[in-house]
Amino acid sequence: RRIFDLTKLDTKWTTRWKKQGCSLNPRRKVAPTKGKIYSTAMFPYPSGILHMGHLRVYTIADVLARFYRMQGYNVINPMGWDAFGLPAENAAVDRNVSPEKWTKLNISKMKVQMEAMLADFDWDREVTTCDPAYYKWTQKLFLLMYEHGYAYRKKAEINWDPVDQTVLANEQVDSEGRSWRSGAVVEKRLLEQWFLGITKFAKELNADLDTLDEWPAKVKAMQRNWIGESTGAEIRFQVGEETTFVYTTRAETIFSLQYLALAADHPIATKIKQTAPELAEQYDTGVKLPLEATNPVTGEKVPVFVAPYVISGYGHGAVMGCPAHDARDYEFWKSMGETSIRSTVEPEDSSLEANEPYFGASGVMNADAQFLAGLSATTAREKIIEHLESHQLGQKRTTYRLRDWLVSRQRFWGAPIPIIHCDRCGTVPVPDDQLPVLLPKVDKLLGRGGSPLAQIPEFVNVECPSCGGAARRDTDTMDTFMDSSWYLFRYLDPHNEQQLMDPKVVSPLLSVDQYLGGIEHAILHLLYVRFVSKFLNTIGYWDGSAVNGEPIKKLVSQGMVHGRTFTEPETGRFLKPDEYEIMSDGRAVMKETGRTAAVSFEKMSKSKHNGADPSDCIARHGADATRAHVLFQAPIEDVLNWDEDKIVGIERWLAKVLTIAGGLRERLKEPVQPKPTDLYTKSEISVHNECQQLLHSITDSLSKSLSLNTVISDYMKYTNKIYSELNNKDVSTAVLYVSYLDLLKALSPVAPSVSEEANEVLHPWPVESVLTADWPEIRPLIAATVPYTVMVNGRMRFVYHGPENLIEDRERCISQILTTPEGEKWIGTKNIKKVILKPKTVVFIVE
Ligand code: ANZ
Ligand code: ZN
Repeated sequence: RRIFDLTKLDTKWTTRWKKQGCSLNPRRKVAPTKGKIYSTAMFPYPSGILHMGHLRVYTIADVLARFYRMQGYNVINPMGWDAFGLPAENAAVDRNVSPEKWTKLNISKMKVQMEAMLADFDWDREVTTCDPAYYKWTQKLFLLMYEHGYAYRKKAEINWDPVDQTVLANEQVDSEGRSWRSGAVVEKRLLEQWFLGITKFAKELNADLDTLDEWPAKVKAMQRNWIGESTGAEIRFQVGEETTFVYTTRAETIFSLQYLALAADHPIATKIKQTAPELAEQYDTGVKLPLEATNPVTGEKVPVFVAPYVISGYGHGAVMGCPAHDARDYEFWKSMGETSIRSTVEPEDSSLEANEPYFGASGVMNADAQFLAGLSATTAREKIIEHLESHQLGQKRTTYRLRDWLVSRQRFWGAPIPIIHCDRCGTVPVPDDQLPVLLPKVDKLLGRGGSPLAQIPEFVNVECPSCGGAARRDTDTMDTFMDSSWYLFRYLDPHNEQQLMDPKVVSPLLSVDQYLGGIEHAILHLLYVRFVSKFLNTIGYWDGSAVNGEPIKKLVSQGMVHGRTFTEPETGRFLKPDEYEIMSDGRAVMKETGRTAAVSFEKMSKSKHNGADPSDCIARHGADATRAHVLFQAPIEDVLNWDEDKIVGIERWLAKVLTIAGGLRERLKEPVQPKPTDLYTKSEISVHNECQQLLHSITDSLSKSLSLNTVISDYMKYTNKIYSELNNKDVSTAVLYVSYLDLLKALSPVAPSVSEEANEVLHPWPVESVLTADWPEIRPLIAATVPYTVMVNGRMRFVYHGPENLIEDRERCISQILTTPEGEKWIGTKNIKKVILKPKTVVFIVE
C-alpha cells in the first residue's frame, strides 16, 4: 500500500521554492564561503524529449551541485542547448516548419522535463548555440583561427555522406567507412573545404594527456590512439630524376630494402600517370613503375611500385619496402610474384630458416647489416639515424595519424562560415562590426542537402568588405562540433556582448572541475574542446598556462541505460509490448504461442521496443524516488539496466523517512533537553555512532569516490537505524532528533521534496527550508563506556563510567578517576598509598 503520494510533494515544493525566487533550491540564497567548483554535464541536443541517458547524467550532476552548495562552495552548474544540427533541419523539411521554431519548441519542452526531475541548473548562464548572440562568437572564434593561421581552405579528397548530402570529418566516419549519423557508406569527393589546424597541437594534445590524472584511462587511451603519435625517421631517396622522403619507424631495416612503394597520388606516381595512363589503371592493385630508387646508404638500386596499402595522407605517402621484416611489405612482395627476401634482423634466441620473415621489432642485426652487425635492433635504429643525419640523408621525425579538422558543412542549420569570396580580393573575413552573419529567416526548407544557403540569393550576394565590389558569401555552415567546442567557456561569461569572453572573468573560474558525459564523446567532442581551449590559451583569451591550456580537470563518463528487451527465443525477433504478458511468477509469455519470451537488457531503441520515458516514471513515482532509483541501480560508470518495478524498494524507504517524521513529532511534544554526549546511554551511543559513520561514508562517496549507489544504501541503513530505535525508551528524543535532522540534510541533494516535507512535519510552522542548511558536520564517535566501582579505604564510594579497556592503562585510569568531581571529593589531594585494579573495580588506599 502506498502511504504517501510522492508525486504530490513535487508540485507542492516546486511551487514553494519558486515563490522564494530561488529556482528549485533555497540554498541558492546562502552566500558561498568557499572557492568555486565548476561542475557540469554535457549539454543536450534539443530533440524535444529527455531520454533515460539524460535523466541519469543530469540527476548525477544535480545531486553533486546541491551537495557542493551545502558545503559552501561557489558552484557553477550551468545548462545549455547544442541546438544546431541535422535533426532540426530534417524535421523542418519533413514537417514544414522552420528549424528555429522546431528547436525553440523542443527547448521549452525539455526545460519543463528538467524541472519535473527537480534539476536545479544555473539558468542565468544558459547558452543556446543556434542563438545569434551565441553563434556570433562561434563565428568570431573561426575568424580568430583564420587570423592566426589555424583556419585554411584546401581542395581535398573528402568524405561525402550521400544520404545527408554533406561532407563529414574523418572522425565522423567509422572503421567500416560509414557515416556516424546516417549510417550510409561514405563516398570520396574532391572539394574545396575549410580546415582547422588541430594538427598544430598534435604533440601537446598527446603529451598533455599524461597530466590529466582525473580522466578515465580508457578515454585517454582512445584519444592517444586517435592522435596516433609515432616516432621514427624520414629518409631521402633518389627516384629517377626526383627525390622523395619515406617515413619509417624501423630505420635499421634499410639494409633489408628491396623496393620502394608509393601511394597512388604521390607526386611521382601522378607524373607517371600523365605519360603512362595504362599503368595508372593498375594503381588499385599495385604496379611496378618504370623507375628505380637508390638506397641512400648502400647505393643499391631497387624497383619502385605503386601499392594500395600505402596511405596517401600519412608520413610522405611513401614506404621503404622490407618484405623480410614487415608483414604488409611481405604480402605485397609475394603478390607481385617475388619470392626471395633479404633478412638483416634476427630473433635473439633462435635462427631463421632460409627465406623466413621475422616481423618482431626487437632482435639482433646480422652480418648483412654492415656496420650495424651485432647490435640490437633498438641500438641499431639510433645508430643508423645518426648516420643518416650526419650525411644529410634523413632525420628523426615524429608523425601523427591525426588530420586537420574539416569544418565545412553543406547544410543550413549551423553557424554560417563568416567569409566572403571576392574575385579581386580572394577570401575576405567578415569584419567584426558585421557579425553575426545571420542565417536567413525561412518558413520551410526546400529539401535535403545541396547547400541550402547557396539557393538564397539575398544571402549569397554581398558587397566585398575590402574593395566594395560584388562578392559572394561562403554558403557552408560550420560542423556543430565547433559550437560545442567552446561552450564551456561561454557559460562563464554568457552575456558578454563585446567579446567571446572576458579573460579576466573566465580565468579565475577555469578550468572545469568536473565534466560528466557519455563515453561516445571520448574522442571527437573532447579532442575538439581540448584543441580550442589550447588555442584560446595560446592567443591569450584565458590564462591556462598553469594547466597547459587543458580545460577539464576531471572527467566522469557515466554508463549507458539499457532497457528490458523481450525476444522470441527461436528467431531473436523483438516483441512489441502487446505481444506478451507478464505472469505472476515474473515470466513473460507470448500471447500467440503461449511460450516464454527471452528477456535481456539492451541499448534502448525504437526497433527493440525497449524504450522507457523518464517523464512517465516521474509522473508515476515522483522525482525523488526516480532520482534515487537511477542512482541506486548501478555504479555511475556501469551500464544501468532500467527496471521500473524495482523502484518499490525506494518508495518504501522514502515512506519510512516520512513515517519517522510523524513518529518523532509525537515525541517532540514533550520538551527536549539537549543531552551531553558523556551522559549517553549505550543505545544512544549506538545511534550516534552508527549514524555518524554512515554520514562519513555518504560524505566521502559524494566528494571523492562518486559511488552514488552506495550513498543510497547508506541512507537506507541510516533510516532503518533511526526507525528501529524510535520506540526505544533508552534513546532520548534529543538524540533521535539530532541524528534524524542530519539525515534530512544529507538526503536533500537526492530527495529534496521528501526532505522538505519531513522537515515540515517535524517542526512547527513557519519552518526554515531544510535545503538552506549547511552540510551536516561529522561529529566524533563516542567510545562505549562501562561502569567501574570505585572503593576508597574499603568502602564503595561511587561509580565511574569509563572506556572498556580502562584498567589496562594504569596511569590513565588513575588520573581519569581523580579528575572527576567524585574523585576530587573522596580522594582529592590525599596521599595515595596503593591502587588495586580489578576488572570493573578500582580500589584506592589513601592516608
Ligand atoms: C620500413 C619498415 C620496416 C617499416 C619494417 C615497418 C617495419 P606507424 O607505426 O603506424 O607510424 N608506413 C610509412 N608511411 C606509410 C604510409 N603512408 N602508408 C602505409 N604505411 C606507411 O607505421 C610506420 C610504418 O608504416 C613505417 O615503418 C612504414 O613501414 C609504414 F620492418 O618502414 B616501416
Ligand atoms: Zn574585394
